[in-house]
Amino acid sequence: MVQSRVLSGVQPTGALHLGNWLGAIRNWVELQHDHDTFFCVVDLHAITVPHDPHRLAEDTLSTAALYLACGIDPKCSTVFVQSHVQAHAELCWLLNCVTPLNWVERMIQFKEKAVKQGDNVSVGLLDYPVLMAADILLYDADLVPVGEDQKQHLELARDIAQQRINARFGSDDAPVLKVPKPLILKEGARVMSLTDGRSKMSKSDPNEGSRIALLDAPELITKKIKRAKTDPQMGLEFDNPERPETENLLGLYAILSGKGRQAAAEECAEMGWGKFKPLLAEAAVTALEPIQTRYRELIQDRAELNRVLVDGRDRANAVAEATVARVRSSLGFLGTP
Ligand code: AQP
Repeated sequence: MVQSRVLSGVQPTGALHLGNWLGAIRNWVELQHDHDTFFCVVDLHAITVPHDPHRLAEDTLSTAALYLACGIDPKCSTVFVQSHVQAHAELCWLLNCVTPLNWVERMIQFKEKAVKQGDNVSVGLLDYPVLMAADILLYDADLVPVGEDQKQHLELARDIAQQRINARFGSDDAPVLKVPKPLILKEGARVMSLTDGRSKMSKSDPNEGSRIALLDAPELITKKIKRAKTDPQMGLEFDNPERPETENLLGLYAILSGKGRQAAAEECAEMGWGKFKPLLAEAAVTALEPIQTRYRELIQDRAELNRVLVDGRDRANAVAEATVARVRSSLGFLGTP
């Protein structure tokens, strides 16, 4: 039976955190057994905001190692680095030339990130969603796992494929690009900042205390949770919009302890923060311990990691090259003699 193809990736913009794991990578691990999965480290996206050239390569490798440490199996999934497959940049250019400027100007993430950059906003940041469209469309992905924040970008990828490429350069019985569908993920996907329960946990938040990195030492995890913002109320509960920090921390406990929402809510209904926080810290340390151990083994074996990425690149290249050749041809380019 032909499996649906799934594509996703994380930017190597810093240390991966609980949000990246629980909102993305953890779901990929489940998907890989009954889908044809492609997971890339999207390093071309990472330079759409100012970056440190001395860290990019190491962060890219570390992100790939974390995919594997979290349970992505290169025997089931194609794991690769975006910049190793040149078709991403080429398809992005081809799509740029058919995408109306006002489609990208209205992207919410662009507006939010642009505000933070002042006069330094790059054309790359504006173009981020077109590059993301290229990433997805190159692999004829059927499904793209998306959180709330990426829904608008996936919609744009669908519009570009359907309205700007297939409708203009393809035919009903021979579309040039496959139009992907969103894969809406189960609950627990959105992890919020430890210092503000209303904004998401993010790699680029200047306050390190706002996130738990997957590679944080146990003492640091405990310290960050101890300092996490709470509210003055006794007893923890879900679904109280006045208590976003409680929602987030109790939600994390439910997932990390493996107890689930109902059992966690019952256990903590009468609990004070002084008792709850050590419990959450212990659950986080225990959940991350096997990932950290596996990561340390993987990152020391560079040869094996490189082998996985070369193999992934070759598999990804084969699919991506075929797609970009199809697009080139439908746009009317002269083929190489
Ligand atoms: N807080 C989060 N909760 C749930 N899911 C999250 N993801 C990120 N943060 C959370 C999911 O992780 C995947 C990859 O994210 P990304 O690194 O490509 O970009 P991002 O969403 O912008 O993540 P960050 O940490 O906020 O990065 P920066 O600060 O560099 O922009 C996506 O599937 C995302 O939904």
